[in-house]
Amino acid sequence: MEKTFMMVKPDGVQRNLIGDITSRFEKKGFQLVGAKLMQIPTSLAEEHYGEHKEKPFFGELVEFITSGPVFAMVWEGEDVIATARNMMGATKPAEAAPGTIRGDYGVIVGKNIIHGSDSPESAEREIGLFFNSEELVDYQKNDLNWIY
Ligand code: DAT
Ligand code: MG
Repeated sequence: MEKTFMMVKPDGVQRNLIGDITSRFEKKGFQLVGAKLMQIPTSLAEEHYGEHKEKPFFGELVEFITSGPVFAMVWEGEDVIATARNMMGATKPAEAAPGTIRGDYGVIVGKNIIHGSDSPESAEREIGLFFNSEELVDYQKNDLNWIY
């Protein structure tokens, strides 16, 4: 089954959105297989956002993502990578549809509440950056026959 890396960013944690966000993915039918509250070290932030290192906002981005704890998660399910991106909404909250996480809670691009992997390659890379294999739990949920 496909897995994706997601995290509630420091603004989402401070704004008490961990419960709402995890609840959305749970109710959708996805399965949580790993999660932790953590403070990201600068070196990990720079590696995670490496694709943006030439962008003018890179410094701000690293500063923001290390400015407080994040809630890092791995979610599993069919097409979870693309579906979770849809549930997050567009990068710029002003362009994110109502009903999406960024559309409902974000205002500016620099504080857009949530991160989610954008492809199978980035999901594999990001899960490996944030989680050891022992931190991911392989288990069978009882409701799977009612989702699939
Ligand atoms: P996403 O988080 O939707 O995958 P991205 O990978 O293009 O978006 O950018 C990563 C993060 O960088 C994004 O969530 C917020 C920040 N960011 C993107 N574009 C920005 C901009 N023009 N100004 C400031 N921050 C920006
Ligand atoms: Mg991205």
